[in-house]
Parts: sequence; structure tokens; C-alpha cells
Amino acid sequence: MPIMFVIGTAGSGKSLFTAAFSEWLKMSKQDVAIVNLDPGVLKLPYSPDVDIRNYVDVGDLMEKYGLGPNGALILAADLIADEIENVTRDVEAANADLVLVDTPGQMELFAFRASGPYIVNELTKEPKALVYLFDAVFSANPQNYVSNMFLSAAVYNRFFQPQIHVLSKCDLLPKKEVEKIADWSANPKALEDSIEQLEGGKRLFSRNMMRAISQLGLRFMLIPVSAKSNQGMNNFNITLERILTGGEKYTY
Ligand SMILES: Nc1nc2c(ncn2[C@@H]2O[C@H](COP(=O)(O)OP(=O)(O)OP(=O)(O)O)[C@@H](O)[C@H]2O)c(=O)[nH]1
Ligand SMILES: [Mg+2]
Repeated sequence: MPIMFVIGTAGSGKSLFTAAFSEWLKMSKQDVAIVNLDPGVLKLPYSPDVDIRNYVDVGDLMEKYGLGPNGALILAADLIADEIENVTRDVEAANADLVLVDTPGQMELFAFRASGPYIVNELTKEPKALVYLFDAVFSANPQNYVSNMFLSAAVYNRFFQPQIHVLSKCDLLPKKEVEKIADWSANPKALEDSIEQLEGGKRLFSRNMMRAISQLGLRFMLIPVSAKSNQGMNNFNITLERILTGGEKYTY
């Protein structure tokens, strides 16, 4: 079954986007399952069909190894890889036509340690996509936007899978601001013009960073979405279907 992994910096809206998109799909009678891969999460905005917390318990790790919360989270992230057989079995048992995977809160625990790419490679051989979230509020100034481009390129460099770029929490910004950010992704000249308005050192560094990323050839269009209003879900799904099924529905 095709699968998508939701990735983004801490608090960028991964879990709520996973919840909202799955509800949106269910309304159009699509058979979807959700996997929670965040061992440290206490409360989720959805009920997962597969839950890593059944296999990896952060509280237990703190006690057993005398670790603090951060050390335990790092160990937990590494241990996820050992549970790949259990997770695969549970995912297969869920028997859905599309699987949404919500990844650990701190992106680096998934993207920048060995377990994340291992899981993405091993969980299925079927088509997969990564969804990288740009938090709209954070990304509203060009300096932060360019930093986020950099992070998304770093994620791409870890997974080498089709990557969709989403502007999350759009309901929190005026429509004009959302359009401005989306335009930065569609039109490098618009981003360059905004960067020119930054002051001194910030301007130089952001400009060079932007050019360096452009040279990597990683072009993307940000898709504005809101997990609160469901704005943009249809646009997002069109892109996802194109990657995972060649434009077909998941469930007929
Ligand atoms: N207004 C608004 N708030 C949102 C949206 N998506 C997420 N949030 C809020 O942003 C906060 C973080 O959302 P989460 O979905 O927990 O983000 P996350 O990336 O899973 O966070 P961690 O896993 O803890 O790193 C919560 O307070 C959400 O209610 C959105 O589309 N609109
Ligand atoms: Mg989360």
C-alpha cells in the first residue's frame, strides 16, 4: 500500500495535519490508516491504527537507563528501527489503501539518525512520498523561509524520495501573506526581491544560501494548507495522488 511520511520541525503541525488529512480522505470514502511513529507523544489528535508506543516506551527507557527526557527520546528513536517487523506487520494488518505516517516531534530524531531512512526504505517497497511542512508563521519572513528551504534540502538529502512541500497553519496568516510565501517558492525572483529588503549581513547570507539551494536543483511549489479549516487539502491530495498512484484514487 502506498505510504506518506509527514516531516517537519517541532510543532510545525505534523500530527494535526495527519489527523485532518485522514478525516478529509475518509469523507471521500478513501480507506486510510494512520501510523504514529512518535514514541514521546502524550496526546494525539487522531486514534492511530499502528502505534510505536506499543513497542517503545520513553518512560521505561528513562528509568531503565537513568536517562533524562532528551537522552531517552534519542534512544527511543534508535530503537524504532528494531521494531520494523512489528510495525510492518501492524501496517499490513490495517490493510488500508493509503498509509499516513506521523513522525517524531523533533525532526532530527527521525531525519538525521539512522533509523528514519531505514524505516522509510524498509516499511514498504510500494510508492512513497515525504511531506515536508513549512510552518507558515515561522516562514513568513524571508530569512526564516530560506532557513526552512535549507532544512528541507537536508531532509531530501537523507531520504531521496519524492518530497512534497506544504505550507502549514495557513489560517493563522492573512491571505496576502500566504500568497507572498507561496510566490517565493514559485518565483525565485520574488524571493530574491524580499531578501534584498533585509539588512546587511542577513541579506548577504540569505541571498547566498538561496543561491546555493537553487544550484542543488531542488525546485518545489509550496502548497498552502490548514488543518483547522481544511483549506488546500484538495490541492495537496492531487499532488500526492500524482506521486503515489499516477493520479488515481486510492480506494475505488
Ligand atoms: N491554527 C492552526 N493551528 C495549527 C494547525 N496545525 C497545527 N496547529 C497547532 O500547532 C500546534 C502544534 O501542532 P502539532 O500537530 O502537534 O504539531 P507537530 O509537528 O506534530 O508537533 P510535535 O510532534 O510536538 O513536534 C498545536 O497547538 C496545533 O493545534 C493549523 O493548521 N492551524
Ligand atoms: Mg506531533
